[in-house]
Amino acid sequence: MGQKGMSVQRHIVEQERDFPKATGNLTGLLMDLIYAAKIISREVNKAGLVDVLGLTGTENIHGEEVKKLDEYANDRLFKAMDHGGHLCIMASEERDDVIHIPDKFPKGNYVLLFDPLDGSSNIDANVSIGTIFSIHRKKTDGEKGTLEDCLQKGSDQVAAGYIIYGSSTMLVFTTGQGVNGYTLDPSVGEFILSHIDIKTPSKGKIYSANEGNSKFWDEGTRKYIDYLKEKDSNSGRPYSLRYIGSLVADFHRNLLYGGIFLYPADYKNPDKPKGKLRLLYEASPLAFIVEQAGGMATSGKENIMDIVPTELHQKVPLIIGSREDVLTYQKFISENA
Ligand code: P6P
Repeated sequence: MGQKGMSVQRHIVEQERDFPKATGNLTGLLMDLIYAAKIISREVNKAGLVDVLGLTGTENIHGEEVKKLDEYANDRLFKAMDHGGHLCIMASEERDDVIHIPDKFPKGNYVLLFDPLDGSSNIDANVSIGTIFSIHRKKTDGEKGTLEDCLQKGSDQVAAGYIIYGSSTMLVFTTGQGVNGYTLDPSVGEFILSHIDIKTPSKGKIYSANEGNSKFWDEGTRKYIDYLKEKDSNSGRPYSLRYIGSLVADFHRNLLYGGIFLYPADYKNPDKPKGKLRLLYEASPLAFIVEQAGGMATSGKENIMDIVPTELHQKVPLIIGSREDVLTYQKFISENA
């Protein structure tokens, strides 16, 4: 279980001992990720002081302006992960296609999918942002990974997590044995176990959604949000609206406090028919975490963890958080189908 104050390295090694057949490759992979997280945290926390704010002048595959810190985070993650011999392939929100491991480096049996710096539109306003990662096992033959190795459903994840760069930098992840949170102690440069076996409340009093999009939502979603606003002290309503517009920050708050985050499909919006968030490196890893913490994640039609991806950057509606709240949402959707 671990003890508060323990370094993440010690906690990972102690947890590995519970798996006698462990080769140490996942541990090595996580250690490389943790190193990258420290470097990115350093740059994010001094962003206002050095020339890493602002735009690169380019757009990514999603038509979003790429911030200098986006590129920096992507580059640091690649350079931290490309040589360890734990990965056969990577994919990033910032890169159109899969990222192969350079021929000069050994290949491993894991796949890493990541959003290097989610919420980057908030960087210049000093709002919390985050890195999200998802780890799968290679499933194809041969040494080099392929796109097929990246297109795996959420329930096949080996590990998933995020780093939130906020009032403090926190690493939160699961390897399927519960969810733990580690807070970076900058004085020693170590992530220290601070949140043991995180469980999200079964029901919250917070909802997180960009209501500016409500005219695009389906009837069931609109009725659910209206329901949350009605006064009913027996069910803790009205809920409070808390929306930062930075997925990792909104998710992290709701994970700890309870509540529901919604980025529904914008059916009537030709730009966002399946919402805005990406399945492989946003919805799927957060769904793994929330399920391990006792919560739920749905697209409205199906459990996020059951969706078999068909494209690297495919989008999916994401409704995620406290179990009872997501179940109530699903009831509104089925009653208004
Ligand atoms: P909207 C940030 O750009 C992001 O990808 C997520 O971090 C966040 O949840 C979402 O977009 C916010 O989108 O349309 O509400 O601004």
